[in-house]
Amino acid sequence: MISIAISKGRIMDETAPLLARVAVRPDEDPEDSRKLIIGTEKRGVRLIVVRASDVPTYVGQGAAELGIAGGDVLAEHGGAGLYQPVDLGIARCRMMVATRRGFDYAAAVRQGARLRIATKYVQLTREHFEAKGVHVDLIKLYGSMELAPLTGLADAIVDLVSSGKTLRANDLVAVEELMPVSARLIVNQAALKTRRAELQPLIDAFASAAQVRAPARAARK
Ligand code: PRT
Ligand code: MG
Repeated sequence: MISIAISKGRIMDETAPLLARVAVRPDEDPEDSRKLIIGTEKRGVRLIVVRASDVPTYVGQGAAELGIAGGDVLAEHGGAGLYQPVDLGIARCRMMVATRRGFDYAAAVRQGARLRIATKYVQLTREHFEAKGVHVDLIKLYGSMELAPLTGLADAIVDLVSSGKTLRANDLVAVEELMPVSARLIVNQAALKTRRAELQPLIDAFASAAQVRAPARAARK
């Protein structure tokens, strides 16, 4: 059996066409089903439905052979025990520092002010500001990061931005980029060694399916 760890919502939505193209369509709609283990049209391949930030843990530990995870989640996790063979080019966004409009971020950094930063990406945020030589107090949040600067909980946030609508709606502005983000196919390192004959064809299929997407998206622009 090959298990593919995947999260509902954004990642599942954007991965669905790829799953169809590699012939592992789920037997039932994961968004409607309460099942956490869902068979697919390909015998011996199933989906396991986990939280987005848990995907690297399942795959890194070998509880799933394959998984689909955002680059943000992978970077924060650190990637122990897994390879990232295919950038799927989906669920694209950017990880950014954002502040209230009117907050002079550049001046605060220049003056060596101690910044309070709210984020779910504590590890990445610490590394980013350490590299800049900026002292920060990190505030771990699990969601709705945008509220933190509005309520005085933090001076800035580190969060994902795609259209920019959420920032605009809350009178926040992006002031710095940490990294571009897209979803990747990941594979357990040990499983790839011992079961390459089973896993490599599926990895290759995802790679070609992801190739098909890129020109299609470019053409729509
Ligand atoms: O919900 P749960 O806690 O289980 O996990 P999650 O919130 O991380 O899951 P989900 O499904 O929301 O996101 C899964 C993955 O999608 C992330 O790990 C990213 O790799 C990817 N992704 C791509 C995004 C976005 N774009 C995105 N825009 N994830 C979240 N957002 C949020 C962002 O945090 C902000 O609140 O959307 C808002 C901004 O969007 P715009 O369009 O207004 O800029
Ligand atoms: Mg979410």
